[in-house]
Amino acid sequence: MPTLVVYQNYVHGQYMPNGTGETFEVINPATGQVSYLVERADEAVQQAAINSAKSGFATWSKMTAIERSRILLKAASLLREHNDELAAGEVLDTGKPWQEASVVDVVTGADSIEFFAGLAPSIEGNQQQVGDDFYYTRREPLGICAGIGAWNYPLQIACWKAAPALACGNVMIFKPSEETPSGAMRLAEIFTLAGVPNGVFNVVQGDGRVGAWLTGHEDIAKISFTGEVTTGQKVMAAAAGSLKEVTMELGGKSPLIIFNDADIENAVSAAMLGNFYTQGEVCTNGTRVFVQKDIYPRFIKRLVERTEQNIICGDPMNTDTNFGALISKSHQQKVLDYIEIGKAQGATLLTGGKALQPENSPHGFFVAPTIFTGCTDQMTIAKEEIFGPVMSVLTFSDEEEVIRRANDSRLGLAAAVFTQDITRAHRVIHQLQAGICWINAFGASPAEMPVGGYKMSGIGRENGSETLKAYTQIKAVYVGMMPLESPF
Ligand code: TXE
Repeated sequence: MPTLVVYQNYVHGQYMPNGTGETFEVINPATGQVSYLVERADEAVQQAAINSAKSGFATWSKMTAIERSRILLKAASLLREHNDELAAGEVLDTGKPWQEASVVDVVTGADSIEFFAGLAPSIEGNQQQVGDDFYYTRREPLGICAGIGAWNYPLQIACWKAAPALACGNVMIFKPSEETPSGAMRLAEIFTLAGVPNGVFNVVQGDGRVGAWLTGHEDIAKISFTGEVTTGQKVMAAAAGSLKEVTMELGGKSPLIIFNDADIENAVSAAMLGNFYTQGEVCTNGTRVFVQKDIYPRFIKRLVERTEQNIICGDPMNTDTNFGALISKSHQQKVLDYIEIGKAQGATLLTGGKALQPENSPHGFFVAPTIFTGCTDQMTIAKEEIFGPVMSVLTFSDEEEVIRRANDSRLGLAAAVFTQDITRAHRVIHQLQAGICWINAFGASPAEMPVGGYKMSGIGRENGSETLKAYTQIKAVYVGMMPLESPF
C-alpha cells in the first residue's frame, strides 16, 4: 500500500502542521480510492490563521490599489499557465470530466481574479460641497473575510470569493469543502508565488465544525458562503452573533422553459447542459424542464436520442469522457433514492435511473443520466434540489400558467427561456423570480456578470462590478471650514 501524501493547512505563506495530527481522507470519486490525507485545522491552526490574517491585513490594506492589482494579475496569469495541472487536480477531487475541468474550472477562476484586479484601482469615494463646508467619503476594506466553499467547482469558488475581497484590500481565510481540499491549496501557493503577502490568503481544512468556527469568530467581518440552503441558514445564524455581512450562494431548482417556437436542437442542448453537465452537480441547473404541449413530442424524441447516443460516462481523465462520477458514495445513494421516489410517485422513467459501472472506471460513484416525464409540480423530484443527473420534464399550455408554476418554489437561483419571439422572451424572464437568467442560452457565467439567487437561493452576488461594493465599507467625513456654531 503506497504511503499517502498528507497535506497541511496553508497559513502565512506556507504549510503549517496542526497540533493534534488529526487527518481526514479525500476520496477519488472515479475510483472510490483514497487519494490523499489532509490535516484538520485544529485550534492551534485556527488561532495562527487569525493572527496571520491580521498581520497580512496590515500590509495588504496599506498597499495602493495599483500594487494589489498588479499582484492579482500575476496570480491570474499563473493560474492560466498551470491550467492543465490545476484542472487535473480538480478532476481527482471532484470526479468531473477532464473535458470540462480543462476548459472551465481554472479559466473561470482566473477570469474573476483578472476582472476584479482590473477594477481595484477604480474604487473611489466622492465629495460634495455643503455650503462653505464639504464632506467626502472613503471606501475602506472590511478586514478579515471568510470564504467557505462547496465541492462542485472548488478552485473556481475559491477564486470567485478571493478576487473581490483581495482587490478591495481585505484578507481571506478560506475553507474548502472537506470533499475537495486541493484547489484552494493550489490557489494559495499561486497567490504566494505572485507576490501576495503572507497572511492575505490562508486556507484552513476541515468539515462543518471548522466552518462553524469561522462563522462565529468575532474578528471576521464578512462570510462568503457557497453551499446548501440548510447550511446557509446555519451560517447566517452564526454570523448574527457578531453582525457579520454575509454573501450566500445557495441551492436551486430552476425552471428551463421551452416554448413551441423554440429551436429544438438548442432547447435539447440546454436541457442536457442544465441537467447532465458536471453530472448534474451544478447549483444553477435547469432541473424543472417546462415544455409547451405542441413541441413536446419532437423535443422528447431528440432529447432521448442525444442523451442515449452522445453521453460518454467513464474515467474522467479519459479525454472522450463527458460525464463523470458523483462526488461521493453517499451522494450517489442520495441521488438514487430520489430516483426511487420519482418512480414511486408516478413519474415515467424515460432513460437512466440506475448506478453505472463503466468498464474503465468500475468502482466510481456513477449514476446514469436520467430523464423523468409525466412529472407534476407536487412531485418531490420536481420540488427538491437533487444535485445529480436527474431531469424532471413537465408540460404546460400557456405563458401565464408556466410563469406561475415556475415561480411556485421557495428557491429562485436561475431560469432560462427558449423561444424565437424576442418580446415574449424578455416578458417572461422579467416575471421569473430568479437572479441568474438566460434567454436562448444556458450556463454562461462570465466574470462581468453578477450571479446570485432570489428568495432562499441566496443573498448578495459574486462577480460583476456590483460585487466590489460588498467588500468595502463607506466612511463619510464632514469637514467644517468655519468656526463651529454652538448654542452652549
Ligand atoms: O454544500 P454543504 P455542498 C450548492 C448546491 C448544493 C450544495 C452542494 O446547490 O446545494 O451547494 O455543496 C461547510 N457552518 N451550491 O454539499 O454541505 C462545508 O464544510 C459553516 C450553490 O458542499 O452546504 C462545506 O465547506 N460551514 C452554489 C460548505 O459548508 C459549514 C454553487 C458547503 O457544504 C457548516 C455550487 C456550518 N455549520 C453549489 N456545515 C451557487 N449558488 O453558486 C457545513 N459547512
